[in-house]
Amino acid sequence: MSMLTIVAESAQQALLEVHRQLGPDAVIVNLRKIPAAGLGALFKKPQIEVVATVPAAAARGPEKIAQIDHRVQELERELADALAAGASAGTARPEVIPPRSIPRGYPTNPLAHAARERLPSATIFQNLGLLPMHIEWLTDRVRNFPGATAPRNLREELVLVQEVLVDHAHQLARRHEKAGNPLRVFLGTPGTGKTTCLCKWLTQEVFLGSRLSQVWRLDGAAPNTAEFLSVHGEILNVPVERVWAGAPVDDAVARFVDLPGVAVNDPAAFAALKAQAEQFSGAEWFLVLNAAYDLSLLLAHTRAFAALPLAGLIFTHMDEETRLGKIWNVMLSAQLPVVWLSGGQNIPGQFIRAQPEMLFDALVNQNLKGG
Ligand SMILES: Nc1nc2c(ncn2[C@@H]2O[C@H](COP(=O)(O)OP(=O)(O)OP(=O)(O)O)[C@@H](O)[C@H]2O)c(=O)[nH]1
Ligand SMILES: [Mg+2]
Repeated sequence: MSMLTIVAESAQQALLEVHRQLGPDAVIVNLRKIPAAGLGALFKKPQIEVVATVPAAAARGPEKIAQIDHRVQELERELADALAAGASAGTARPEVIPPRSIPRGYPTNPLAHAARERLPSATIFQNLGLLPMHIEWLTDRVRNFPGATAPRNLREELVLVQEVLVDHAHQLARRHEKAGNPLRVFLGTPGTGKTTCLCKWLTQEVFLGSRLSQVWRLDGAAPNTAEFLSVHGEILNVPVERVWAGAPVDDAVARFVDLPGVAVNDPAAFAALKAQAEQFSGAEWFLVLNAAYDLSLLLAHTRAFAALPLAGLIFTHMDEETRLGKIWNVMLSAQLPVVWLSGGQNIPGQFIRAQPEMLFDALVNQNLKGG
C-alpha cells in the first residue's frame, strides 16, 4: 500500500491536497503537528503533516465466493484433522471437545440430528474460541432460525450460522441506537485507549463528515492528563473544553466527552462516575476495551461498567490481537453491539466501523481485514 505525505499550513488544506491527489477514497493514516525549524520557528506557525493512502478494494462477487469456498475447505480439513487426532490418540483434546460429542462428518440426514445434539460446525466455533454457552445458544438459534431450511452440508450450515450471528449483532445495534446526534462519552479502565479512540473518531468526523465538533476533556475522580487530546483539537481546529457547563444544545455539532479511566476495584470512583453520568442525560456511553486483555478480564470489566447506560463497545489494540472469538464472546455476554475497532497509536490510523458481517469474517479467518 503506497503512502502519500502532505505537509500544509492547516489540516483542512492538507486534506484538500490528499483528495486532489488520491481521490475521495483516500484514508488518512496519520496526522501530526510538525514545529517549524530554525530561527524562523519564532515567527512561523507549526505545519500539519498528513499521511494518506487508498485501501485495496475489498473482494466482491465471485472473488468473495471463491474466498468463502476456500475457507470452508480449510475449516473442513481442520475438522477432519481434529477428528483424526481424536481417533488416533483416543481422546481429542478433551479439555476443549468431549470425545463423545465430536461429530463424525456431516450427518447424511440432518433431521436425524436431534435438536439437543451439537452442530457439526460447533467444533469449528469452539476452536475459534467461542464460549460453550454461546455455542449452545447458537445451536438453538440455528435449529430454529425463522424461514431457514435444514442445511445439507457444512458449507450451508456455516452460511446459516453467519446469518444467525450477523442478524443478532444487527439487532443489538438497533436496540442501542440513539436517534439524532447524541453526546458521546468514552469510559473504561485506565489506559485502554479511550482518548486515542476519541481523537480517531473526531478526526473522521472533521475530515469525512466535515461536521463541526466540540470536545470536553473532563476530570473524574482522577485528573484527565490527556494533553495530546488538546493538541489534537488544536490541529483540527476543534475546541477542547476543560469544564462542563451544562448540556450543549446544538444538535448539528458532533460532541465528545473524554473521561479518565476508572479501575473496577475502586467503588468510590465508580460512584463518582455514576453521579457524573447524570449530567450527560441522553448521551451515548461507549465502553472502551483493550482487545489484547484476557477474556475473563474483559468480561469482568464489562460486568462492572454495565451499571452505566452503555450503548456499545469499542475494542482497541486490534493491532495486537488475532483471537477474534473474544470479541464475539464479550458482545454476546454483554448483549451490547461492537461499534468500532481500533488498532495502533497513530491518529486516525486504523479505526473502522465494526459491521457484523466483517466481524463474522474476522472470526472465521482470525484476521481483521479492511483497516
Ligand atoms: N498498540 C496500541 N496502542 C494503543 C492503542 N490505543 C491506544 N494505544 C496507546 O495506549 C496508551 C494509552 O492510550 P490512551 O488513549 O491515553 O488511553 P486512555 O484509556 O485514554 O487512558 P486514561 O485516560 O489514562 O485511562 C497510549 O500510549 C496510546 O498510544 C492501540 O489500539 N494499539
Ligand atoms: Mg484518556
